[in-house]
Amino acid sequence: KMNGNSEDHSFEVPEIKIKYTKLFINGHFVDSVSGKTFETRDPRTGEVIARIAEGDKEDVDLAVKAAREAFDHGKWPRMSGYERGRILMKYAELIEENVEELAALDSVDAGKLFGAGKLIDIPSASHLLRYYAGAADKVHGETLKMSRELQGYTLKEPVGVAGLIIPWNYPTTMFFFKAAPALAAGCTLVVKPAEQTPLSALFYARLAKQAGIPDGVLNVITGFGPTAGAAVASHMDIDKVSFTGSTEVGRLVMEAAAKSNLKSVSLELGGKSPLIIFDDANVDMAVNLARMAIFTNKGEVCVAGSRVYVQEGIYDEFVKKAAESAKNWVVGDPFNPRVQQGPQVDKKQFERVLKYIESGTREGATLLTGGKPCGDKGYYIEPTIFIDVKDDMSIAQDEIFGPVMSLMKFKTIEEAIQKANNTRFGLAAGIVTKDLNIANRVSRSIRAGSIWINCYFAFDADCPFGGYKMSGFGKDMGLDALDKYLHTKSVVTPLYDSPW
Ligand code: TXE
Repeated sequence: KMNGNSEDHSFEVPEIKIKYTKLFINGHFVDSVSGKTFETRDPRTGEVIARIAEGDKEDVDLAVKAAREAFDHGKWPRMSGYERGRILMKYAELIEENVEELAALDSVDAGKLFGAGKLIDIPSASHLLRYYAGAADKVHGETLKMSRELQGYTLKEPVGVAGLIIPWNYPTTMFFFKAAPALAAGCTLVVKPAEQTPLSALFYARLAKQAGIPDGVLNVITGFGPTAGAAVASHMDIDKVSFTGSTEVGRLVMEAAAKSNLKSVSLELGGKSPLIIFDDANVDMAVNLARMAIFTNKGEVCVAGSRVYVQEGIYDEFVKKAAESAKNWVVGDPFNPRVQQGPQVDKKQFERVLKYIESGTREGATLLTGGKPCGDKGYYIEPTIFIDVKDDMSIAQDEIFGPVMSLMKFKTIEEAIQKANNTRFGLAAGIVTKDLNIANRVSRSIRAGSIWINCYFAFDADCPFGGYKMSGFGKDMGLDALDKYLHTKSVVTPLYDSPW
């Protein structure tokens, strides 16, 4: 039985046509060198949606060759930022024109809510493109205050060929977190989408061409991590790799970069973000926020508020209300507009989340609600809450990446800070209080890249996002992300007759 009341079928699933299934290299869709393909599946049923070209090292080589040529001799890095910006604006428009189709692709590929795709994910791609399009003609260096009779200034130049390795939880947003600033900077790209969710990335490649992005600038190699992904990370002719995914693979990417050409690396990795709720909070508001922070996108969110710390004065009331609110969270088909949570992305993730739930019970936590799969097909899991969770349990330490909240009690501000920081991760944290002193003090004491006070998931194009500690380094979004795809070159000349 599904949660809530989602078993109605009074909604329409748009007809889904898969138009693009091949690698996109140098402006053309092509088969992989090996001719191999792999299946991508619909997590609502587990059935195969399409077979996609399986890229490997040889295909990455071809894509890098095209990207290298486009960078070394092509127009893209040489045209004015204004011109690049205009093309990116056009790209944003084309994405908007195809919003329904793109949202549907992410829904069947990743189990994401169709409504959220149309309202949030796909428009966020256009928003990011426009944000960086507007910045593309404002990239400039500085005039330096030299201590001798020299004139010095800096130039900002694109880093070159960028390899972008994308995860499956936000196939669209993660693509543009990286591709939008990299394109605006004047880089050329080899994008490796996740094997679970290749569909929308190929569509974005097609739209890039239609927008006027020259051939070779944006290449997409679909395929697996240890083959195609690893070939990107270790390529001698890729200048930078930007990765979002697991901490384990982040380590491999950095290692491969070190062992090959020392390409620069930025990593956005896992999280175990705390949400800290103080006694003075409005309990209903806090319960809603906590529910959204962990169950949104079925918990497959790197910043998911997976550890919820509630102060002792409101703890009992919070627990009671949180249990009720989880039961009312509607699980079901992501095309149903009443549904709040679709299926986990694939069988592997589904089983992984259920294993963590088992380990929670085994290690002595109390299952407050949920804990089981739901529906008779597909990869659906009940919204799950554990109480009596100890800091050292694996459900309090590991990133579960599923709809599983660990709820814990605290007494003092010091204890809340200590517990919140008791993690190897440092991606985000939420604070709920009306007390400005508490909010200020706690936000400065938590070692994490994003702090949300009385809100959660408060992302914005201008707001840099990225981790501390083992959540990685390097920012997505904001002007920081643009800088990540730029080199600083310093140019010096004598002010008077050359003494040299
Ligand atoms: O991730 P992988 P998986 C976390 C989350 C999840 C766990 C495992 O906890 O449960 O990771 O997911 C590519 N060289 N996150 O196994 O493998 C891969 O093809 C180069 C958090 O799916 O890290 C895909 O494109 N690339 C996260 C991308 O890496 C390699 C989002 C991510 O997949 C590679 C996803 C290799 N050797 C998972 N191996 C977040 N931070 O949002 C794999 N890849």
